[in-house]
Amino acid sequence: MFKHAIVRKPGKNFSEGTTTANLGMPDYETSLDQHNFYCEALKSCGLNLIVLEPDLRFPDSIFVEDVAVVTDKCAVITNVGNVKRQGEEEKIKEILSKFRNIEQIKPHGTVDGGDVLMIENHFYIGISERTNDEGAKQLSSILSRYSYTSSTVPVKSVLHLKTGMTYIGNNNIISIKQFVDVGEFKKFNIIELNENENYAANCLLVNDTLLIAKGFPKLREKLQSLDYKILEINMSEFQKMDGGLTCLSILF
Ligand code: CIR
Repeated sequence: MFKHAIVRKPGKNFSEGTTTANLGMPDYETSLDQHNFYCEALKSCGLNLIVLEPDLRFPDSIFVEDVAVVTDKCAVITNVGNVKRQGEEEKIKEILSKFRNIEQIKPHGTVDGGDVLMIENHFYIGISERTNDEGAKQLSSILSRYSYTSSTVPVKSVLHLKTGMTYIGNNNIISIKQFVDVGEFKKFNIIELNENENYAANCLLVNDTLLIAKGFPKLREKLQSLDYKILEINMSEFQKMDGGLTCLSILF
């Protein structure tokens, strides 16, 4: 069970972050409303929220997930793969050090938290444009000291591993086509997305509630048929900046 969530409010210059989405500029006021709704959703799942003020030095710093991987036993500060984002981790490191033993990925290793998928005691680490082999090697070695196992997965068609797949409990994974045939995932029940619903792969399981992006009816129906307790969140402004539900918080 998660107890805490770290989130950071969008800054006025949120639209100046990095994106490949081609969906137009996000609207600041709408992003504030959507962020607020997201925070209320986390609270309704029983979480204590640690809300950080915007950091205008870093327009992408709302996507807090990327700067830390938190386990029951330690927090790994990641050294993100986008140099423009390096420095976002400072405040989060300070907060996490009150709760966990701090570990750190060192240059030239890079890891983005969006590439790290934890299922039980195993971590799948995406090798992507942001997470390199050296970063994955360092992360794997840190995790093994805390008795976690890990393995790597190549990420090609999406920004991060969790942009394309997430674990939603009960042995169920939601995935885009790219990851469906990856041998390591065969042991899971894979819910493959219709191609026009690929964005919906990034879901967030918060204790007994599954947060999903609003506007993806095929996935919603499927999950309802599996008896998930679902909360839909409008993510339109974050999608414009390549962000999803997991990116907006660090849960622990
Ligand atoms: C970036 O390109 O770094 C941000 N605009 C989006 C990061 C999204 N984070 C995530 O998927 N974990």
